Amino acid sequence: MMGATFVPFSDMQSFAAELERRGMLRRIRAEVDPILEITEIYDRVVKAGGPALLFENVRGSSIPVLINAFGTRERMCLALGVSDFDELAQRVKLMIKPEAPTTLLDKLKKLPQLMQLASLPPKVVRRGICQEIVRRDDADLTALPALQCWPHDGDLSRNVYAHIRALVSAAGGSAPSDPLTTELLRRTLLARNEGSEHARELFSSEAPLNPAALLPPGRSGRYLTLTNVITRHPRTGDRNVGMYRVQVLGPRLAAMHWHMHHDGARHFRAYRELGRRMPVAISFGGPAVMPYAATCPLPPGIDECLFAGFLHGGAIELVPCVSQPEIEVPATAEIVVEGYIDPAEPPVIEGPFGDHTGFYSLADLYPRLHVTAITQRRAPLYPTTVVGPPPQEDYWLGKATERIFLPLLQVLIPDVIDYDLPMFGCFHNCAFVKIRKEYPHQARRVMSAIWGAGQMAFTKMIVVVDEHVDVHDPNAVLFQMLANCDPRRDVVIADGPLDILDHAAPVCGAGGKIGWDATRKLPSEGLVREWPEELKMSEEMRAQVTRRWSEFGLG
Ligand SMILES: Cc1cc2nc3c(=O)[nH]c(=O)nc-3n(C[C@H](O)[C@H](O)[C@H](O)COP(=O)(O)O)c2cc1C
Ligand SMILES: [Mn+2]
Repeated sequence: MMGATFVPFSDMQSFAAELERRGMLRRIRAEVDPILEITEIYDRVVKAGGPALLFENVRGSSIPVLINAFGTRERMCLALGVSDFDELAQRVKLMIKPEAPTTLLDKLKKLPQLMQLASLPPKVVRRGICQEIVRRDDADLTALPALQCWPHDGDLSRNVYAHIRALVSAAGGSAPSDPLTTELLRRTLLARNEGSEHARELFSSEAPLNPAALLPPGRSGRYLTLTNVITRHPRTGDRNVGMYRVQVLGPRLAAMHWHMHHDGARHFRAYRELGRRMPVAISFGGPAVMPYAATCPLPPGIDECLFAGFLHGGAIELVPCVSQPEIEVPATAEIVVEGYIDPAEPPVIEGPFGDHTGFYSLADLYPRLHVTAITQRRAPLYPTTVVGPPPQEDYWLGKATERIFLPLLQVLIPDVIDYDLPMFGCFHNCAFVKIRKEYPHQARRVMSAIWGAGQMAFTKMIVVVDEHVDVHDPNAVLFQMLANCDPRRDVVIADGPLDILDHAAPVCGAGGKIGWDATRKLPSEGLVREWPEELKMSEEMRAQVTRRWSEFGLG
């Protein structure tokens, strides 16, 4: 089943060693600062398509930092054990093809079964190197070399929550402020619709607001970024692994930044309904496919570890956490942070954070994570990444998904021949989609379907083009879009959920969308005059000039 190139890396250290062997990793022995300095080095290297970096001497921590491990197409492919993403797309296609489920829901339900059939469900083992060292009472998040990625990360003086801080300090620190001012603040924040679900809930609740309770205990701009956040649904027991950034707020306190549309947040809501504490583990490393698997847009209820097993070509081995035994973590992880979230506790102000949009995502309210243990290998690496103005390492994680998930997108929307998420769109802002147009308004149907399809639903702008257009060439798509669209007739403006990080959205996580029908128009698609042919030289003349080219002395 596996291609000849397949080399599964069972942990990050063997992956790093292979990168080094191939000249794709550089060790940096000079001391570097995890505050901004690593970002600036990495940013220059990643934008030049340079190597993975292993910083061996990071100020304030004994743990080396691995960054940019996935920052090129080549390294991303190597981590996934393929020479081309399309190999995996083919395997996904084979996996979903043999069945003939009738409805869409059937198809989605079949996915876990199909992966089970490939006998790749994760396997729980008794021991794992990730628990060679166990720290419980002496667990200390600040001992990790968490980066401060960008200058204003964690700086609360720069946004609306500055008011909360001002209010609290005016009230002399931790004491609740005077009720009138607090009420005004609450209403202002609510009216401005500044926040996520947690903010909306808190500010619309009748209970008196205690602003002091929302403040992080100190200023912190340091974040865990290349995480595998592992949770279980309290009713179904379904496991989820998501990559969500985690802000370090103290030795045993962190903020968990899962977006309300993502599975971790869904699990959290279920625990809150049940009034139960939520166990959480954050693992770093593990099999080389794990960081990628955590970013995969799998439908809710599908275990990323199962998909990781499919990518890895073998079951992912898991061990139960030492202090949160309901949660299992990859046995070969470098480091695991274990803890819990108490849904009854007030959220904490998280952010701002220099994000993959190229802007700071605004501070907002997110759940508090209490650390109960940190386990690690004897000599771990700390895998991390930085997001920011593209391209960064995450561009390649996203590219892998764009390719690998095409066959699944085609299950939902068979009209899609191919698509591209251009770099400047930062994943959710823009999709170019290619269809074979067969009937009127087909492009609009495709837009609607995309706006309803898993995480593609957050796409802000869609451009639909005809079959002959290369969607991977932004100039070719813009050419069609600018030439073929009448703004009144061919532009669709809709409303819907948007990426939480979209700062232009009028409301956090919701707003306008635009679709450009850049296909050739059919007579029944509104007022359409005779449609001209696109220019194209005859094949005969092309062949003739190619044949004679050397005669013209043009090089
Ligand atoms: C480097 C990186 C950082 C990310 N940070 C976050 C984050 O902080 N919060 C979040 O909800 N999603 C974040 N994502 C996106 C999610 O990992 C991604 O949407 C994933 O599919 C979510 O998994 P889920 O559907 O199981 O929730 C990040 C992705 C990458 C590549
Ligand atoms: Mn998921």
